[in-house]
Amino acid sequence: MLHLSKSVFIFALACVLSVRSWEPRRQVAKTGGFCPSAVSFRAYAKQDLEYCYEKLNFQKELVQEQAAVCEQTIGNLTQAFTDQVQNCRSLLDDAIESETLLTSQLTKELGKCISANNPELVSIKKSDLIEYSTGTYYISKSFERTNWYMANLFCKNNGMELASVETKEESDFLISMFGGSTDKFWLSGTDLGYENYFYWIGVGILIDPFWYFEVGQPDNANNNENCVQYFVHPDISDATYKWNDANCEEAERFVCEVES
Ligand SMILES: [Ca+2]
Ligand SMILES: [Ca+2]
Ligand SMILES: [Ca+2]
Repeated sequence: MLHLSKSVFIFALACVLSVRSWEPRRQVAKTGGFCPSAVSFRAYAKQDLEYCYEKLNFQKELVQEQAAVCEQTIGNLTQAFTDQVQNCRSLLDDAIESETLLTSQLTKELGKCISANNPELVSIKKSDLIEYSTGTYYISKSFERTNWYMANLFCKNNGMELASVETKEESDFLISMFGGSTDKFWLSGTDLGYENYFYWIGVGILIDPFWYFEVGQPDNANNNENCVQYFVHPDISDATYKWNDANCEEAERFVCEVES
């Protein structure tokens, strides 16, 4: 009798614990009596399964929504980063452009300063003069750069003139003296007196019949090119020294001459 009572008690306890551990079953337990039958347990299990599915789907939707928010945030941050990079590049380009402009201005100012103050430009050493059959020449050094007017004055102050190149022989000789550089060298040619009417101011004759301008030159670019220089065209492959009309204000090297 005692053994039977103990079994009933254990069974009843198991039923009670079972009902307490299955939260959604309570409703069924109430309708199915104190201890649910096997059919009721299957109903509980099915209900729990549906509940789990529902909960999982809810969590899945929640995760999907959070993922969408994250993707949107990443997209916004990426766009903001790209905008900032472009902004930085734009600022950098502006800075480089400003630096280039400043360097150009400084080079011009340096040329003026050298022409005004450098003692090397005050006089020519005899040892720097070059004798040739067509004349005696002085080719300014790489740091001796000035505008056409100051170069002309410098040559005159040293008893010379800016060079006048009357023959191909003279031209070939001077080019051979430029030492393979691509620097520009002022000559005495100019059309300051009358546009497109070029003459050698050093000897007072027209630039004719020897005409050694580069193809497309003289072009009087910007309506402001009136002085003749030797130059190597930067846009022509295998270009060699030819003449170009240029802005007389540019600070360049120059050639002085005393005609033979
Ligand atoms: Ca000459
Ligand atoms: Ca001109
Ligand atoms: Ca030109």
